[in-house]
Amino acid sequence: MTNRARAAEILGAQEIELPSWAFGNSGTRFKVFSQSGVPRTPEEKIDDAAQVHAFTGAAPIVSLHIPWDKVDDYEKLAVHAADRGVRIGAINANVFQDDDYMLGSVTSPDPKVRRKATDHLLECVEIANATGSRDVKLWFADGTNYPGQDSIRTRQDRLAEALDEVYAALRPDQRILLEYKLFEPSFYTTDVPDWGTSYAHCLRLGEKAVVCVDTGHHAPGTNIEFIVAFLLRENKLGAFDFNSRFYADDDLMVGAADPFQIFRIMHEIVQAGATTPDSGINFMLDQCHNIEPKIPAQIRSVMNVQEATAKALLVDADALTAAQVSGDVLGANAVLMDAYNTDVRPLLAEIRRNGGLDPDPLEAFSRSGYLDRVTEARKDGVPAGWGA
Ligand code: LRH
Ligand code: MN
Ligand code: MN
Repeated sequence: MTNRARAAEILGAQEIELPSWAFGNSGTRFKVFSQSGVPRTPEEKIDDAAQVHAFTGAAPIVSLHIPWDKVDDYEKLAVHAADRGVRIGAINANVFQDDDYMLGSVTSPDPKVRRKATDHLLECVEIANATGSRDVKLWFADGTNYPGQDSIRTRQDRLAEALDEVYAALRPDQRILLEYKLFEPSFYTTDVPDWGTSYAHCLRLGEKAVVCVDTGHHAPGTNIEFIVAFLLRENKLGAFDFNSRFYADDDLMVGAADPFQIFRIMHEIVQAGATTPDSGINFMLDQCHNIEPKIPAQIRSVMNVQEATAKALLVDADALTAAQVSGDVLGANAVLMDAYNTDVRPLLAEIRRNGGLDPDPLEAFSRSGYLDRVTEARKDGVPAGWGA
């Protein structure tokens, strides 16, 4: 099989998971801008996510965030998703938007607050049971703002205790995805600030705990592909939260700030043979579209991941290895750059055409008139927002 044919086969099987919250209104702490046609309910967020899948054929999964996507009947929500041709993916816990969590959630000095936070995490496991989801994603805003504010080590003990309880509640096929973030909202210490901390907790917990790499959660200049390569080697890479950043946790469209970085990450994934769903790695987007239309932005993001993956799949692996083992520095770099500089858009257009899709998903979505229809249908009621 040629490199191109193999690439086409793998790209055809690739699955990207969409965040329900990308479809609601969002903004910064300065202003949340309202857009027209924004979903009002979790069901409508799923409807919009299903549009992204309908036009890309590569995004059949939607992550939920609880309580933003709280409903009475999660099994019914899963049926709603299936009716739209998608399924529910990771259940994201939210232990960061309650007054009680001012000093932390599972690491709070107050045992009552810790109990409340852990109970929420356990509720997320139950929701995952109802939706048939494999993954429960945990991100902790916990940390401190001032030296001396709390014991760094004791907070790790409290975190471990909560994680143990959640881990014990998992079904055999379920996993904890433990996400890390350098800073924000805490400014001095963060209790899970980096991949090493997440990895250490996951290692201690066992094989059902794996690390989630959010590409926006590192110090500037961090070599994310090194982290990816290391975690892959240790079988501890569980998921990505893809997005782009110029400064901090900007949550811009993946591939917008630095398309070369996402290519370098996907090169590690391809080398490990981990591109398709059987690898157990969740390729999720975690983005907010504050000023651009949301469904097209998600379509663009899926296309950006596909393009980075396609380029990584076109790397001539034999030539690369030959150059590497012979110490040909420039040759090895040239093999990689040749793939990166290939225009893969015709290949992706052909894959879409072969799959019965329009070769230009953005244009096709725009032509479909969906946005006008939902703008009319959703003109009454309260649009969902980041945090609602
Ligand atoms: C934290 C984070 C985490 C949350 C999401 C809304 O910055 O990346 O994944 O669940 O944003
Ligand atoms: Mn994230
Ligand atoms: Mn984030």
